[in-house]
Amino acid sequence: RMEKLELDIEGMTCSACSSRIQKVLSRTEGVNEASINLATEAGVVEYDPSEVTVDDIIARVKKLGYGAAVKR
Ligand code: 9UX
Repeated sequence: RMEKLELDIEGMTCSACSSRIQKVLSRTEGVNEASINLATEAGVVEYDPSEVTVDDIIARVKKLGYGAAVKR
């Protein structure tokens, strides 16, 4: 069963930034779909919690050099 994760993302300054994050997350094991929005500095990730954790997803984004946190 898929879960939906909403993220706040910091540090994206051009459309290549959002594309890069989206591409990496989309290719991450357990992620079904990722949509990253530059203008709103946010992202939505559909993932299978039995395959990947929220912490894993956030760590992926941070490794690319951006700030990431669960939207609250
Ligand atoms: Mo262009 Mo976005 O260098 O980092 S990809 S600003």
